[in-house]
This record gives sequence, structure tokens and C-alpha cells, in this order.
Amino acid sequence: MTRLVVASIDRILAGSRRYDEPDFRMRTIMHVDLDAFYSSIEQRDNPALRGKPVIVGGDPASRGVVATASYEARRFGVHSAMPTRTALRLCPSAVLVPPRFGVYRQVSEQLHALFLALTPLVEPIAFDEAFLDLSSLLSSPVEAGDSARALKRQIQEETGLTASIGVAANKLVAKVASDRQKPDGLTIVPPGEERGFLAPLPVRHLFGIGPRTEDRLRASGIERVSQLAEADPAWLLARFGQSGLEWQRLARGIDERPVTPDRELQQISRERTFPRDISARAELHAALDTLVAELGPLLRDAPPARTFTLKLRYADLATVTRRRTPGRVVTADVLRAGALDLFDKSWDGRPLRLLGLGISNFIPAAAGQLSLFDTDLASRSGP
Ligand code: TTP
Ligand code: MG
Repeated sequence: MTRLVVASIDRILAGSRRYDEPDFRMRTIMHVDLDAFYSSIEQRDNPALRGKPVIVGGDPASRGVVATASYEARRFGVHSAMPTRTALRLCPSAVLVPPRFGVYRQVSEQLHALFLALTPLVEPIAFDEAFLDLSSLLSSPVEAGDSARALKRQIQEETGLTASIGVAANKLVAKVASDRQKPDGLTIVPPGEERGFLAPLPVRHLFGIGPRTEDRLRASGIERVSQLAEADPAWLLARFGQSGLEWQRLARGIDERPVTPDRELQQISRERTFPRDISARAELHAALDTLVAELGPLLRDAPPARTFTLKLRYADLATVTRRRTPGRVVTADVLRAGALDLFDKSWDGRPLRLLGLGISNFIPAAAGQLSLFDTDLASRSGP
């Protein structure tokens, strides 16, 4: 008994964490992200495409955009959200393949099942991306090597695809780590090394720092995470308010956000910030379709939702949020049709910088009992 206690105190002292914090808990968070997801699936299913530049995206004639490109095509400068027309100009030898969302969704479900076999604490972020909280299985990220390699092997065997994995004591560092050695990478950041790991990165890698905040920080001479970490907190507070201090915590490698499995979510949403403002309706419809397709699998895992929300951000940063409660459960089909209709009624035609779509107002599992309660309460709460 005593030996165990001593061992765990040693472990705590060995890390650089503040073991006197009341909520101290060493976490082991894994971030999994498949490599060039859509185009890898296309190359898997059509051997003629292997080793070739492949672009998965919309038709250039109808202002389609690139969903993703194989690594062969990325070498030519092709990237997600670029107009397909531009992509084909950069890489004329590329094979353009229309997206097959149904197939991607199936693979996504296979991946999700593999994640859930490891832990119920899985937070899906996209078709090909999730956070897993392995804290109750592993006492430190440095012990995650075998699990991560086994998961990569299983993904390869079950889906024929490669994944990149990052493991760290929090979500921010795990996510950055999964990106560090793409493709087919595995990066483990030992506890205590978070701050140094993030230090050289541009500040936009931190959650909550978008292009606008990045510009504001740059105007104040802050470009790197290390500079944000070292800045005078009083100055940050005066200049950027409470957010400045939150960014600094992230910059110092501190991120306490929990991994939130679907069922506990209050709202599930996805959004895209476009690399350039978009004013073509067809392109915006295509972007909306991608968001619907990404929400689809999450929608099925989550409790039934009553409401969906559309978010539009214009080039001048004016943001409009429109909510609709269709009077029936928001299924993928309801969402697809409803989102397009709501978009057409809400958009004023000016260029958009961002498009977002979310579902909320979930019906709890015990809705039957709850509605009885509601009626009961209503009848008792008369004047
Ligand atoms: P990502 O994980 O961002 O990209 P990726 O898997 O293609 O490549 P990487 O190796 O860098 O992880 O997105 C996953 C899929 O989501 C991607 O294959 C296609 C789709 N997607 C879009 O449709 N539009 C977009 O703008 C982005 C970024 C992704
Ligand atoms: Mg990916």
C-alpha cells in the first residue's frame, strides 16, 4: 500500500505539474486524424489512382471546391477549400474525383467503432478525427506508445488507411502533436514538455485564435506561441481582456477542456472559415453540404435534436445566426433540406468568410417521463 502511494507521489514529482492544485489529475489524451482522408479512400478503392495526384472535390464548371487532395497533389500547392479550377491549374495531371460521402461516412463509423473499443470517452471532431481520453487506462502519455501503434495497425487492417496520432496531457497539445509527423505519424509529448513543444509555432495553432486575433496579436508584436507565453499578463489583460489571459494559458501548454463524448453535448456544430471570401451561391451550397455530411454521423450518435442553427459570417465580420425548429426530429435529410432553405432565406448575397451549422435542443432519453412531469408542473403552476 505504502509503496504504491510513494510511487505515485514520485511520478507526480517527476512531472512539472502543480501537484498542489486541488483538481490535479494527470490526463492522457489521444488525438487521431486520418491522412488525406477522402483522397486516401479513393486511392484505396481504385488502384489506378495510387501514387498519383488525386483531388476530391466539386466540378470546376459549377465553381466546385477542393474537399481534399492526396499528398502527391499537395506538392503542387493544392489544398482543401481551394476552387477546383485553381487546383487543376496548379496540378493539371491531377485526377479529379467527386466526393462519395456515403463511403466516407461508413469508414468514419468503422473508425468510431475502433475508438469506442478503446474507451467510451470519444469526442468526434470530424469524419476522420477524434479525441480519446485514455486517462483511466494509462497513467501518463508516455505509456501510450503501444496503444497508439496498435490502434494505427487496427485502422490499417480494418480500413486500409493510415492515421496520424498525437498523445499528450491535454487536447491542444495532442492535436498539434498529431499534425507533427503526418502522414502515418505518432508523436507523444511527455508531461512537462507541453510549453516547449508549442513554443516555436505561430499563434494561430492555439484554439480560439483565428485570423483576426492573429492580426491583432501581430500588430502588438506577438507572432509565436513563445512570445504569447512570455508576455506580461497585466499587459495582455489590459490589451485583450480576459481572453488574453486564456490564450496565455494555452500558450504555456495548459488546456483543461475535457474530452466530451457525444451524448453529453449541448450542441454539435461544424464550421468552415474560407481561405478567401466566397460569394458564389453554388460554392456556399457545396460548403453547406460538406457541413451536413460531417454532422451526419454525429447526428446519429447523438440524442435526437429538435433545432438546427445556421451561422453566417460576412467579409466585414458581421455575424448572423438563424435557428429553426422544424417540429420534428432533425435527421440528416431534414438537416440537408432545411439548411439549404434557411441559407437561401438568410443570406443577403454579400461575400461570406465563414459558414457554420449546428444542432441542439436535444430530446433527453427520458423524454416520455419528462413530458409527463412538464404537464404535471404546468397544471400546478396556475395563478
Ligand atoms: P482534414 O483532416 O482536415 O484533412 P485530410 O484528412 O484530408 O488531410 P490531413 O492528412 O492533413 O489530415 O479533413 C478531413 C476530411 O474532411 C478531408 O479528407 C476532406 C474534408 N474536408 C472538406 O471537405 N473541406 C475542408 O475544407 C477540409 C479542411 C476538409
Ligand atoms: Mg485528416
